[in-house]
Amino acid sequence: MWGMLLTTGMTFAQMYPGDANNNGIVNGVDVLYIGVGYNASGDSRPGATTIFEPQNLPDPLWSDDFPDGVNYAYADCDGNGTIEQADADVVWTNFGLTHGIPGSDDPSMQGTPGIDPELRLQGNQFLASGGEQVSVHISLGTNLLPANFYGASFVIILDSTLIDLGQNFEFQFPQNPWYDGMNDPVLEYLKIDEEAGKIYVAISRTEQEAIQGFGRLGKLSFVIIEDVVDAISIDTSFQVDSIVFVDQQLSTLPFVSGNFEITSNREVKTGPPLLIMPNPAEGPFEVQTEGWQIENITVWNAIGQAMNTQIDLHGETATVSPDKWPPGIYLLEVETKGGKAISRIAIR
Ligand SMILES: [Ca+2]
Ligand SMILES: [Ca+2]
Repeated sequence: MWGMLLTTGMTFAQMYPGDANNNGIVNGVDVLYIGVGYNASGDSRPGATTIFEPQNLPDPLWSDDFPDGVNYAYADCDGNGTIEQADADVVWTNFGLTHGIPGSDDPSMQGTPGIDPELRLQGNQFLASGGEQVSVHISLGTNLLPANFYGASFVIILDSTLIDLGQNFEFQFPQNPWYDGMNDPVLEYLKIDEEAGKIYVAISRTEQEAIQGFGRLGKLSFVIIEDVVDAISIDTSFQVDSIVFVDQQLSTLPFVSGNFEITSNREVKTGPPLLIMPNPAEGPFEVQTEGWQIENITVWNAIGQAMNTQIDLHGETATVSPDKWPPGIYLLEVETKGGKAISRIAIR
């Protein structure tokens, strides 16, 4: 670094508007830096624009540096001498642009179950069929394991073979978010790339103080492709990626990736394989396991209600007789000595 400065002689340090952490790429992590430096001020940038081209930083630089050594002046994206919301707007305008060789943003560490807060995905149903609109809540932490939260950046990637990208898909921030404490001002940014099926989300507090808490970060909604023959498991239709949670020092926070849950908070696990015949069924159907004694079967409808049914257990097989079930997709939860197995049955 010093060598470069010496060989190029007197030069102003330069910045690219939107790349608040000066790592070569503009993305949600830059909003986290703006949130941490929020309301700080220093010299304005001479001749400032928000165009993504190299611009001279003020000389001298601002008095504060972020914990990784990047000067606060980089986060003044519009160059007016104060870090505020307009600078986060520039991040969103120049989103995805790069300069030089982009560095990586350190993702949060994988945490330890039972110690670190969990990132949870909760739907009101586990299965969905073609044309159906699906909602999934994304939340962080619980009352027993809250998060020490200042900001978050993540990307939701929708599986275009299962989700109709031509239909509206969206993400909504919570209406009275837990992360604003007592109505502290927060930054909430959202960018939807319709063609790629990606949703970029950034949230940051602005008061230089983290909050101990837990709750929803937002709600994801999408529509399942019409010509998906069978119902799909909602948990396979999207993923949350590039997840960064930070505290007020921009230290990345460990978290645990939780399983997909339906609202009743029943965890869905996979167990021994099941054979169901016939499927679809119009009346009684048979459930077979591969070598495991069946101990109990519960049948759930798409919104997680247990169904009335008569079940006859015969060791490794069982006969299930639907009792006035409306046509549709149902979830079978089969308990065996080898663990719990989940499968689905279509009823005509
Ligand atoms: Ca950056
Ligand atoms: Ca500014």
